[in-house]
Amino acid sequence: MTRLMLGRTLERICKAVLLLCLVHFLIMMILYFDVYSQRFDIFSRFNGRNFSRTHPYYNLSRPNGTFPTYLPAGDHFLPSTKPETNYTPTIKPVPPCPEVPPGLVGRLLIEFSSAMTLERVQKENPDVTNGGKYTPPDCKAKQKVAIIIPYRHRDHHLKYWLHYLHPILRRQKIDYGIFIINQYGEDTFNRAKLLNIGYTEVLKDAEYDCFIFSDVDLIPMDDRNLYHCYDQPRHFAIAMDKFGFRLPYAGYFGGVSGLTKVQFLKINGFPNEYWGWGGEDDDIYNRITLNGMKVSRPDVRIGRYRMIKHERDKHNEPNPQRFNKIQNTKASMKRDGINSLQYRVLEVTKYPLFTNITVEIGKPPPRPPRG
Ligand SMILES: *[C@@H]1O[C@H](CO)[C@@H](O)[C@H](O)[C@H]1NC(C)=O
Ligand SMILES: *[C@@H]1O[C@H](CO)[C@@H](O)[C@H](O)[C@H]1NC(C)=O
Ligand SMILES: *[C@@H]1O[C@H](CO)[C@@H](O)[C@H](O)[C@H]1NC(C)=O
Ligand SMILES: CC(=O)N[C@H]1CO[C@H](CO)[C@@H](O)[C@@H]1O
Repeated sequence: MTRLMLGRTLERICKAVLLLCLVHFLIMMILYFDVYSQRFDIFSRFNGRNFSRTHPYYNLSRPNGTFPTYLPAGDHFLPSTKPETNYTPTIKPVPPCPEVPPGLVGRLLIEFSSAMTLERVQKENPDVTNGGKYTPPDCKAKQKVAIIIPYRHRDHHLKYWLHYLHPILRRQKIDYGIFIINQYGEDTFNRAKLLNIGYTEVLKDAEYDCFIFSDVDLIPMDDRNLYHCYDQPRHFAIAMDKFGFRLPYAGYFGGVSGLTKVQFLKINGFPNEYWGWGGEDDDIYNRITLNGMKVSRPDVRIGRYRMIKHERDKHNEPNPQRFNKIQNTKASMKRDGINSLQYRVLEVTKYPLFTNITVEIGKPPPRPPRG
């Protein structure tokens, strides 16, 4: 009796084990073919070039794996290219970069607690060339993008920014250069003027098509937020942690934005007369709408940003005149902008991960007497 039961139990266990083996084998086969087809895809796209180099982009742990569905409808991305079936190993010129880069991972974990050094960031990004430049090796990007960062005394933030942004931009297949516009001296900070200077100075370096203006303390939390320019002026940082991942108000244009050369010149660049914190981004927003353009934005799930916490910088106190000035954009934008920009370049240094442009921008005019 007991022997019979023991036999049956054993039989059942054996069957279960066999079934498990079969399932395991099936899953292995599926994974194998999945990986194989993706590799083949990459391999064929690089036309016989050494593809092991691109291996870091190839990441199976793509969160959710559904990134194209998150893309806002207005962005008109083409479907990604299908693997070529009849692959022949001839050397062809590099193809244009795909609209949706294949190696994106989606939502990213951003934290600022681990120790960070420029040496470490440099080791992590061996393909970035002197001055903080990068060109995708395997495809031709449509735009050449200059990333312009207004800057003063933020070494700590810059390390994290470089640590996160270089790999993101590489995965996005952006042809880019990183430029720090460093305000010399301790006079009141002037963000928008530094951005104008950035636009002018990077064009002396190369023919950039697209200008992305980013604060040094803002890190995108999703690499599907593509750092290139769009049909309309782009606002990237629409959902910051400090605003509860929402747009603080409809006309907000702060943090990270991007304009093409044509868009930038159409609004006569940015205002030079906003000294201290605040107002300049609203003025820029007014310039855009007054010139018949609309602000383009990513999906709110993608345009998320983490801000590195800090105390307000010295010499960047809120600008008390900002509310008056914003009212006058229509009158002031023709006279104040890229056409009235004055400054002095003190030093241009190319570091391995960025170019440092130190400029003298003057100081705010004396306050008009009250009354
Ligand atoms: C592929 O590239 C790696 C480094 O980029 C190099 O070490 C390796 O020798 C290359 N392999 C071939 C087959 O060219
Ligand atoms: C792949 O993605 C995961 C999470 O998205 C990340 O932790 C990991 O470092 C990535 N691996 C590579 C090789 O990029
Ligand atoms: C940029 O150059 C200036 C002038 O040499 C220097 O004071 C500043 O620390 C540099 N900034 C960075 C981030 O290296
Ligand atoms: C549907 C789904 O799985 N959504 C998840 C996508 O990934 C993010 C973070 O990686 C999660 O927060 C979502 O829940």
